[in-house]
Amino acid sequence: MFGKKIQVELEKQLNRELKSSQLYLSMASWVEHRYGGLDGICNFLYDHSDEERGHMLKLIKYINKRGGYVDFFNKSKYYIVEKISYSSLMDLFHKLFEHEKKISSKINSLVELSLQEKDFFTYNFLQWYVEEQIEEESLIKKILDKIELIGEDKGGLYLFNHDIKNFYNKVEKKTR
Ligand code: OFO
Repeated sequence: MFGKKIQVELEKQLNRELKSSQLYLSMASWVEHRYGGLDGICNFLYDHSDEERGHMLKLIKYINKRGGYVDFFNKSKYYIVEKISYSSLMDLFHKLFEHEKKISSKINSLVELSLQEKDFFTYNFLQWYVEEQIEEESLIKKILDKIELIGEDKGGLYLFNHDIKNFYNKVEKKTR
């Protein structure tokens, strides 16, 4: 069993992961609609939406394992993605990078709270999220840097789309 304070904060994080999953999904749909040919970028965003759902699942299982209960019928606690619009691919990745930085700072606060509460199980559990955020921030930053270089140049976007497909295939092979 763990403390109420930690449970409440972990539930908030679970919501953020759910929101992240929906954010990536909404972005994938926007890219597919606006830049149909950029299937590499699109699939990257669709796949990442599933990853975020995985982050949420991990939290649900942990909360329940520690004697808490994630009650999905308490609708007011779970939200869907806020309306957000993009003017370009660059703008989209800019907003995504800001989002990931916000998530990182929330994870840091959770780690801090777990230490204050002397909940070392949760501290240990959160290390996975710390590692994950380092990866996510750097991945999205790399993509953003490339897109900033390319701008709206069609040839550049075409090549980048290929690039992201190859990069992703390699990552998938490594994690299989
Ligand atoms: Fe769950 O890591 Fe991104 O948001």
